Amino acid sequence: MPGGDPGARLLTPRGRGGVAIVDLSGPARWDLAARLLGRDAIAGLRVGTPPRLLGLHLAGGIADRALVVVRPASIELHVTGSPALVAEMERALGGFAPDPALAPAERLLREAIGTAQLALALEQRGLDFAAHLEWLRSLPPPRRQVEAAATRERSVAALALAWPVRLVLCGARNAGKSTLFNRLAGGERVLAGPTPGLTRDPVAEPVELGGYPYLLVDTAGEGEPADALEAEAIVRARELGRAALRILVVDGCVGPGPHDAELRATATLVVRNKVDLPQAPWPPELGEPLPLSCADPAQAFALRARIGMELRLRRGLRAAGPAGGPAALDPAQWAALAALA
Ligand SMILES: Nc1nc2c(ncn2[C@@H]2O[C@H](COP(=O)(O)OP(=O)(O)O)[C@@H](O)[C@H]2O)c(=O)[nH]1
Ligand SMILES: [Mg+2]
Repeated sequence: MPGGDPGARLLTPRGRGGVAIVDLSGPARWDLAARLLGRDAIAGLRVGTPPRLLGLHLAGGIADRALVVVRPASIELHVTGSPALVAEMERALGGFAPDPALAPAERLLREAIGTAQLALALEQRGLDFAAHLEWLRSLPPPRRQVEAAATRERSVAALALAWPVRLVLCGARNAGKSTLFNRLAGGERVLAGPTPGLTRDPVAEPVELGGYPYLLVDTAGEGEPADALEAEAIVRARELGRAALRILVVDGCVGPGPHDAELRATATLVVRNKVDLPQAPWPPELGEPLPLSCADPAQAFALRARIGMELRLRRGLRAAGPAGGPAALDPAQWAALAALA
């Protein structure tokens, strides 16, 4: 929230989490604390008071409890990491101060959604990319070219690991996109079922596949839309798919539909789904698909590993993990590296 009271900061990453920590500092911290906890409750608090659980007054009632830690120059509220609760607190406080710009490795360390990202962040935190650029600049041109090429190669993998790419599930209605989405996202995030047209607004979820991060997007399928709302959903799904990686999901029982040949041209991966059922013939011009079944939720782990591996190979990425030397972790660092060439 721009223009927020700079006395309140969110110390934990935004998004779903086990815990969120809100830090109140500056001269207004006791007033800010009173807004959330009530004047009476904080009256007895002072530096040195042991951490105390107090009711959190939000939206006109007690919404939750906060562990209140009074530090010499600040007050910390530890609350459950529910995004709705944090948003309510942000509203009550008049906003959080913007995050200070973090070094890319620090940002990655805070926001990592998997162990490969963490390993990369820890490695890069111990390396000085700016100093590495200086060193590259100081080299005689022939050697500089060789070293810069090696840094660029490391950086391609590091950037792919640090930044999620959108991964859009596309294909005909009823092909099993939403079921696959739920298996990959590790839960029942979206409605899936035999009624075509269940998915309307695209739904997105961060996921780690084969060590690399993706923002997985489920879309309304291609096909004759039942109404205007659904037609709109299909158009939006097509737009979304344009600047992203795509998995084309085909119902193996039915075989490819009229739009699949076109979708296939830009898909990173084609999935022939429902191989647990009798299969329709597969036209050779659609290439070799990845045969899958999403029927069994217990197979979700194996499914994620399989798809993660296929995507990684098709994207030409090496196994996810530390880069093996200084690497660019964000677009600004990549631009500085590219400018060396
Ligand atoms: N037997 C079988 N059924 C599946 C499989 N994947 C999806 N389904 C079913 O196919 C129907 C359509 O699935 P859904 O995910 O909603 O398709 P969408 O329209 O592409 O999102 C649902 O009844 C699913 O349970 C599979 O691998 N095997
Ligand atoms: Mg669906």
